Amino acid sequence: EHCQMPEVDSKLVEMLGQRLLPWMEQLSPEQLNPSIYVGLRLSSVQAAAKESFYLHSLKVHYQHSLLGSASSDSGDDSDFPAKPSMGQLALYLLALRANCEFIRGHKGDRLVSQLKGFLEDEKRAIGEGHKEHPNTSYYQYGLAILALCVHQKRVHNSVVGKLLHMVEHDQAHLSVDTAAMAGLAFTCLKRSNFNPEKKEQVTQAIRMVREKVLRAQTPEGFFGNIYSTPLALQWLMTSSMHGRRLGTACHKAGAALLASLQEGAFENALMISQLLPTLNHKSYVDLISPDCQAPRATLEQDTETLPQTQVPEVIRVTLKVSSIEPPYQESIPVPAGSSLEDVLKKAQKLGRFTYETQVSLLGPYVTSVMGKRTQEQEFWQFLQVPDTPLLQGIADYRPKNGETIELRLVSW
Ligand code: B12
Repeated sequence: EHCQMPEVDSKLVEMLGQRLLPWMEQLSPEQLNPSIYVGLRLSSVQAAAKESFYLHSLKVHYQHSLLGSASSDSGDDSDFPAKPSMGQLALYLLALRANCEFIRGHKGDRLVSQLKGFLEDEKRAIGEGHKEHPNTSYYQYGLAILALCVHQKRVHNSVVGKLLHMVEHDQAHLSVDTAAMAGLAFTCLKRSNFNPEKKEQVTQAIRMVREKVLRAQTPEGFFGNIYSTPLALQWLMTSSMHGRRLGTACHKAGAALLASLQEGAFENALMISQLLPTLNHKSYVDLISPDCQAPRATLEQDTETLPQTQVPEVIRVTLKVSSIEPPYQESIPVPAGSSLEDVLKKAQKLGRFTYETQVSLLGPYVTSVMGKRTQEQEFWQFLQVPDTPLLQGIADYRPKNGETIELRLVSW
């Protein structure tokens, strides 16, 4: 039996698509996000002319930053954002494929070599004994294999072997997001008949990943948590299984996802971009041979302006940092409806508290708190006290009155 999503109201999909429209106008290198393009192309909605201009901007940026300044060692690129990471380059390749383009030509070959080079570096970082970690993450490692695969580019058995080994032996560290991404990569390899020597192992790994994802289903129906469910469903929809277990699990997850959509849980553009294909019964594996002619409804710019609220009510949020000496704890007054980022900014303004962020495709990622930068394999985790990790980043999470948020330095 297959994994199917319940039918989704097209109005709901349009509403989600509309939230991506403002992003289609942000063309600065820092804001460009290939995942948004991929999500739209695999959805049932389109932004018409804006889409092709967006793809054009992606091409200019990725070619310039990865190929352009290679010859100049003068180091005067300081105003330019950091080079795209392995995962970002992989997403860019998916974006090209979403437009039914194969990467080609001299420049294309160089981008493919770079991505393969990234994977070789990561393979070395993981090491012979599989003891160490990739510099980025296994999520990006899977994403890179997937991107090369949909472009019909093969990678060595030894590269695939590292991902297989992780799935076979490191289940404890395997989050649902990472599992789903590995599953998408394996499914692409399998459908393309790549790495035939690893065929049996890949088939077995697909079963293991599926078992992992199914067992991670929560009582409400989510695979892992609400935000890993879109990718998990996307991947599960490519698979089939004897009996009714898969169909039932997917139906329940789909229903939970739709209910949370009604409650407005998806605001982050990247999260929406992973969700849209799922709602359209598509997955990244479909980029092996995408249907670029499929009709899609054109999104109308939402002109509705938000009603102006009167003097906003003030709420208090307690901010707590115990990973430093002396510990910090302060109650911060902010207008109701503020994001956690607003709280951090206000705390910084009031004094004693400092933090730094780095842009990412998901929004601002906190890299440093009270001057303490994270080391390798560490991150600043956000929790609702006593111990509930937040499911959103600082730009999206809106704390309630009286809530206490802890920032904790942890390793992962
Ligand atoms: Co995380 N993370 N993560 N994460 N992470 C995911 C993005 C996801 C979807 C997982 C989930 O819940 N299902 C959620 C976001 C949901 C949402 O926004 N609605 C999530 C969350 C909630 C967090 C935390 C906020 C958890 C917490 O503290 N309670 C923290 C971030 C706190 C902070 O700002 N300091 C967090 C931390 C991490 C670690 C474990 C540190 C790693 C990142 C470090 C590393 O890779 N070296 C991590 C990963 C790997 C992921 C994962 C699996 C892959 C991200 C990725 O590589 N994308 C995603 C899963 C997914 O996307 N479905 C979850 C591909 C590359 C190409 O995109 O933007 O360049 P990128 O990647 C960077 C950012 O994504 C950033 O790290 C990546 C590497 O530099 N990042 C960010 C990772 N997580 C998050 C979360 C937020 C909110 C932001 C702004 C940035």
